[in-house]
Amino acid sequence: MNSNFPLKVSPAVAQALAAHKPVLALESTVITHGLPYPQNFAILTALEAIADQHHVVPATICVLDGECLIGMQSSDIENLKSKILQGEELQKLAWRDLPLAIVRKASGGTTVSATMALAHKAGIKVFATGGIGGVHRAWQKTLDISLDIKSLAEIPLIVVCAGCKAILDIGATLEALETANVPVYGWQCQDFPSFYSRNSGYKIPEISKLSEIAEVYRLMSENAEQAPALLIANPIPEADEILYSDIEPHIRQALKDAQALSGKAVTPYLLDKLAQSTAGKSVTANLALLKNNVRLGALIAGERL
Ligand code: PSU
Ligand code: MN
Repeated sequence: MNSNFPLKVSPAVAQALAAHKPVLALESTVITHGLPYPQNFAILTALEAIADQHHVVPATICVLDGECLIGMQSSDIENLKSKILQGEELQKLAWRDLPLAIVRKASGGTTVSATMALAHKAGIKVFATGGIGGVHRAWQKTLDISLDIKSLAEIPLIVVCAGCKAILDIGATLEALETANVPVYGWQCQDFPSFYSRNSGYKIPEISKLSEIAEVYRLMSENAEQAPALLIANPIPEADEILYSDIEPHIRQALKDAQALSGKAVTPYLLDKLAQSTAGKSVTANLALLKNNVRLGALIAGERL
């Protein structure tokens, strides 16, 4: 992981890092491609406020006019908003997309892989997202496996998620994480959550103490040349969950509709279809799990790491 991306670290994040105060990285593809306007900006503000309440400095990461921002200031948020409102095509930037985006002074949301690479370079150790990317359901035909898996294998951050995206092949994603040497633990649960639902039927080891997460992470990062990430799966709160049996027919229909698409267009299309077919329920659930993950991420960031 010897990328040399130039970073623009916000004053708040720079101060916190210099003073060894807790910082929590947040991704921005969920803003640019995962959620509709204006919920996307409302949630950005809400997530940053949750981190603040926990005395953790939020570092939302994105690329604006070719600059890799570590922490968005209000002028950056306004800039991003005006680009969206003016209909400027924002990119969905994975790790490998960063060099060209920088050279071309492009703007876009960073996926889990790009956010991890930039957060690590900035010296941030904890990152909260919604759901990670992984192995897509038709992988036997398409070989569509998210770069998120490789970044989790190679970048030593603690990543909090609500499982992987429900549209994926969950079993295959867990197998890929095993091959990638990524420990996956359930936060106070023993079943790998599947984003909208608390369960998937796949068992994972439970972890219930923040201090244990910190201890495991310290051990991993002290003793390895190139340690993987530590993935903490945090189930969506019960009140906001959509049962697997309720969401699955919607996912199957959306996947059918998406058959002609490939590559990075697939996920945004599916999420949009689900939002429509569930009359916004999937969006409400997405917002709730994001908040829940930022809460847990902030608590972890507050540990001695
Ligand atoms: N999960 C969601 N919404 C999203 C994503 C994940 O519910 O928008 C984004 C994340 O940024 C993740 C990316 O890193 O999708 C993975 O995309 P792909 O499958 O194209 O690698
Ligand atoms: Mn893909």
